[in-house]
Amino acid sequence: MCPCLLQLLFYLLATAVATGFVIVAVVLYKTKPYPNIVRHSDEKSFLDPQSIQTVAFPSIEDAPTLELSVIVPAYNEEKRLPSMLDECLAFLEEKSKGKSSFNYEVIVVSDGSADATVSVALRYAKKHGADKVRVMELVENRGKGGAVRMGVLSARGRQLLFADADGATKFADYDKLEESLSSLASDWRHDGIAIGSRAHLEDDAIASRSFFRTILMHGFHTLVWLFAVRSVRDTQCGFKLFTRSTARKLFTSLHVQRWAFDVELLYLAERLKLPMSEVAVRWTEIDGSKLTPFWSWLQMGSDLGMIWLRYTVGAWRHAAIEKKENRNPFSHTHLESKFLLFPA
Ligand SMILES: Nc1nc2c(ncn2[C@@H]2O[C@H](COP(=O)(O)OP(=O)(O)O)[C@@H](O)[C@H]2O)c(=O)[nH]1
Ligand SMILES: [Mg+2]
Repeated sequence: MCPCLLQLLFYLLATAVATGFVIVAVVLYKTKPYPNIVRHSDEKSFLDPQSIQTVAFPSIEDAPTLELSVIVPAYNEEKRLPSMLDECLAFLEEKSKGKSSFNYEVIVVSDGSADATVSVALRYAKKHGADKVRVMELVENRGKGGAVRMGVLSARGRQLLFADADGATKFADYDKLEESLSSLASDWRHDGIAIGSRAHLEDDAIASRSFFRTILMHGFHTLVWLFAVRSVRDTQCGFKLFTRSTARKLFTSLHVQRWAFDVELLYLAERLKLPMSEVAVRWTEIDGSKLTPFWSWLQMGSDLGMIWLRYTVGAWRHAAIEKKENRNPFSHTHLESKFLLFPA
């Protein structure tokens, strides 16, 4: 090889290394290690439409008082929400009649919706009572991850399920997730996640999808595998069940509020070695998805790279991984000691 080519290669390599260092330095300088969870005062309470009273939400740090909290993130869902809530509440009512120890709440989190999502959800709260259905109205749009997190922080259940507002997953499949979670964790103080999965439907999905969407899907799966999560085949299904302990641990440390939040949750769960299982669920494609094929996938791709880069260089941290760090108000040690005080 001629010396000038070698020299050029050397310069290119040196530039690449220097750029890498600059990027890492900027990321480290610009990023706060723990998420800054902003909650407006109006988001700390809900309206009880029967008594017309405003009531303060409880906290994930309190002891649980119910068996199951279902969190439904809803962004402009006036059309899709009713059938989802009908199916979900019919199932939960039936279940609580059959088993007296089973009680539940559904928290609909309107993610800064501009349509009638809140009034639609309040109709259900009025019919079923605010002990069973609560409506959280976020004053600004956060993204699906941000909305689910707000619901989780206000939930009372020993187990927490998040479920999409479009009712794409057959709600009765909660039973399968619950059975699987019980085999991972004997109670809410232990860790465990049962992950609803559409991986078994992949061949059918590919058959009905356009070539372009199939390419995007494979590209996304490859990025997830490369950068973040290797043990879960379907990271994106909007039907995941957590023990209270795990939900608190993960959602208080979540940085990504947009679509890729599931990936960050599962990335952290893998790093913390939390028990996880993937459970096949019945799933139907519902019209009206707000995921715009190209841009949402591009946004998710860049979020994935950022998750990997920021955790790898230590710009983002999880208190339980960084045991020495204790600056986070939700720090693991702080919460752990609080949780130990709870009665069985
Ligand atoms: N598009 C969008 N959906 C949100 C947002 N916040 C919460 N969601 C909810 O996220 C869930 C999944 O959305 P959906 O459009 O069905 O996405 P898909 O099933 O992945 O195609 C629904 O319950 C939405 O209402 C947001 O900011 N944007
Ligand atoms: Mg959907």
